[in-house]
Amino acid sequence: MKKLMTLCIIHRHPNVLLGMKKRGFGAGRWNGFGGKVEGGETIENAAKREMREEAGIEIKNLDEIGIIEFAFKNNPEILEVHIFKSDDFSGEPVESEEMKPQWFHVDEIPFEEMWPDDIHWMPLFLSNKKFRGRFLFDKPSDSNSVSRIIEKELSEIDDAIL
Ligand code: CJL
Repeated sequence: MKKLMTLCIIHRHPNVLLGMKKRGFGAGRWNGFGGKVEGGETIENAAKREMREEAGIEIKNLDEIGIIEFAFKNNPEILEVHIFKSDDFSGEPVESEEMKPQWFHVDEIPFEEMWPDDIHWMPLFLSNKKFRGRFLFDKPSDSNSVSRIIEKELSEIDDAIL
């Protein structure tokens, strides 16, 4: 079983907009904004909807920059996360029930408080390289303990593909 998800990070160089996840899966970690793609919705529209719901901003235009599949050992579920970048939005980021937004300088991204995969693909994201990846974690996703990466595939792909 595969779950389609979005992840959108605003990049207005030299800053990126992240949010502290306040509840649910990934609570306590900084991440981009996103969630599940609903039936009858394009992935891109899902990404825009989540930005509106979680940060109160309206995305005008975004670029899909990466796709990563995540799995946890002994769990058949695969998260297919579509990663988007935007610098084109209106409104001011506001805290929601889900996320507390904050701007970070690209040299001060809090990787120690993020999912452990982020430090691997963020350099590609920041330099506008497109990528595909697959990460396998050693703990079930519902565990509160630290999850470690046990398998990792990540490659830059041709700009025209995504
Ligand atoms: C978990 C999956 C949340 C994007 C955000 C969860 C929004 C759920 N997302 C990053 C992930 C997953 C991940 C895998 C080990 N940066 N984002 N790593 N890393 N999704 O509601």
